[in-house]
Parts: sequence; C-alpha cells; structure tokens
Amino acid sequence: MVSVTQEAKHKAMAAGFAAAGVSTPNLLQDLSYGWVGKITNLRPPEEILPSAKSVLLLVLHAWDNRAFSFAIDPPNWRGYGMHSPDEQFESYYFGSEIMINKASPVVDFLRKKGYDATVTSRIPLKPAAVRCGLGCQGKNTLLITPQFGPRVKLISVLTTAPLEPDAPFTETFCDECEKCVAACPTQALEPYRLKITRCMTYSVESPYSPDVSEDVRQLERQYVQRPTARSYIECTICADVCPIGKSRKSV
Ligand code: B12
Ligand code: SF4
Ligand code: SF4
Repeated sequence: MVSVTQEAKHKAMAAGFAAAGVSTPNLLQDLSYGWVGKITNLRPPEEILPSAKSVLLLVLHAWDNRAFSFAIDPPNWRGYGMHSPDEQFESYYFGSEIMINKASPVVDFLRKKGYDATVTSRIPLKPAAVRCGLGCQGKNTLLITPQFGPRVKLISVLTTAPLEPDAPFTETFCDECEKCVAACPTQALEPYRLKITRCMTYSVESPYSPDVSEDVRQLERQYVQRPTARSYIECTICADVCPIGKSRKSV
C-alpha cells in the first residue's frame, strides 16, 4: 500500500519538483534560527505550524537560473532594516511565486487526508535540506544537489502528518574545488562563509543601506541586470560556475 509519505512526494514530483525529502522538527532543533543580518528571522517549524510533526523539503530545478532570480521591489523600498516593522510591502520574486504555486497540490493532499499543512520559506532551508537527504552545503554556502548542483530553489511544507523521515545527506562534493570563491566579483565568499554585505544580492535588495561599501555598489552596477527601473536579476555567478550537475540542462 502507498504510504502518505510516498503519496505526498509523488504529488510534489507531479507538480514539477525535482526532489523531495522529509525530516522532523525534533531532528532540526539544532539549526541556527533567528535573524540573518537584518534580512529575515528564520523560525523553528513548530513556531510556524504548532504541532508540526514533519518537514517536507521540496527542490525545484531552476532550469533558467536568471529567470528564477528575477525580482521586483516596491517603489518606496529602501532596504533591510530601514523600515519600521509595521510597514507592509509587496515584493515580487519570480522563483518564490512558482514554488508556492507548485507546492499547493501537496498541501491540498495533506489537508484532504485530515492533517494541517502550510507552505513556508521561513525555516533555514539549506541545512534543513541536508537533513532531509537532498544534498550538502558547498563552499558557496548553497545547497549542492547531486542532480543539479546549486541550480535549485527550495521551499518547505510543514505538516501535522507523521511522515517517514529520510536519512541525512552525508556525502560532500567540493573537495579541492574553490571555483565559486574565486569567481565571486566582490570577494564575498570564503569557503563555507558569506560576508553578507559584500554579496551583490544583498546590495541590490538594499539600495540605500549604508553598510554596503562603494566598491560593491560599483560592481553591482556593472554585473546586476535591470530589465526595468524597479526590477533586477539577482547575481547567480557562484552557482553558475559550480561544476556539480552542470551538464543537466533541463528537467
Ligand atoms: C538570507 C538569505 C540570503 C542572504 C544571505 C545569504 C547567506 N548565505 O546567508 C543574501 C541576500 C546575501 C542571499 C544571497 C543569495 N541567495 Co539567498 N537566501 C537567504 C535565506 C532567506 C536564508 C539563508 C540563511 O539561512 N542564512 C544564514 C546563514 C548563517 O546560513 P548558512 O549559509 O547555511 O551558513 C552556514 C554555513 O556557512 C555553515 N558553515 C560555516 N562554516 C562552515 C564550515 C564548514 C566546513 C561547513 C561544512 C559549513 C560551515 O554554518 C552556517 C550556519 O549553519 C534563504 C532562504 C531560507 N529560508 O533559508 C535564501 C537562499 C539560501 N538563497 C538562495 C539563493 C539562490 C541566493 C543567491 C544565489 C541569489 C539568487 N540569485 O537567488 C545568493 C547566493 C549567495 C550565497 N553564496 O549564499 C537559495 C539557495 C538555493 C540553494 N541551492 O541553496 C535560498 C534557499 C532561497 C530559496 N528559496 O531557494 N540570500
Ligand atoms: S551571489 Fe554573486 S555576489 Fe553574492 S556571493 Fe555569489 S557570486 Fe558573490
Ligand atoms: S564551485 Fe566547487 S567549491 Fe564551489 S560549491 Fe561547487 S564544487 Fe564546491
């Protein structure tokens, strides 16, 4: 008989995800939660869905890495930490919109089975994905999957369903390679560590922040493409150069 776990994963694959893995809030207790700089406050699964018993991590192959990195900020957006907490903004991030949409059949399925379920990207997705058996974190700090390397986007479904956990991923891929570290134009990377304010993704998302240095601003103007005045394509260089999974062009 097909289990709820197998059926939930099957729904995810049918919706277009490339891989799906399961862990439990208990097994994710020691991840580093809290604020990442001034960017986002990552929470434990039970704070997002009380009585969550399982975390289903979904991997979407970003088959056009630039299209998936397309973002639009609202006109009055100044940057992380530069607004009062009650200010509401509507940003648009193409990759997230697609993932939320594709995850909804999984949520519907679990709810029809009588469980609660919700989609979220507010947990630390990369280390959670490692615990769900989906890949390892590379020297660019991204999740490196065996099939597509770092060219993936991640999202999670939290549920009260007691799904069967997968074994954590234990292999590593980087060995002596340091291509991502060498390729970053702003030298934001040290192996396994990112200096956030030197990353052009941070600088483009924080157009007025005083914590971004002038050399980074200049490189941002050179490298970050802006299809329209309020839109941009986030940097993907440290993912593009990674040799792991590079030959896989399409799903
Ligand atoms: C905040 C954030 C950012 C910030 C900060 C990035 C960062 N590395 O922290 C900024 C805005 C700069 C950013 C940039 C980008 N991001 Co971003 N970001 C996030 C977010 C919201 C949280 C990341 C996080 O947890 N940071 C906290 C730090 C502390 O966590 P960490 O990197 O895992 O750090 C660990 C390692 O360094 C490790 N470590 C330290 N030392 C050592 C030593 C060894 C030997 C080892 C093994 C490990 C190790 O320990 C640390 C703590 O666990 C996630 C979504 C989410 N909810 O998780 C997306 C996410 C990570 N981003 C993503 C992407 C794709 C990007 C960009 C490529 C931009 C783009 N085009 O989309 C760049 C890549 C920059 C980079 N190389 O990291 C994807 C990653 C997909 C993947 N393959 O992993 C995510 C998952 C979004 C998504 N929904 O898909 N991002
Ligand atoms: S996203 Fe770009 S700027 Fe940021 S670490 Fe990667 S290569 Fe460097
Ligand atoms: S480019 Fe090389 S060092 Fe960087 S994540 Fe990929 S395999 Fe690891």
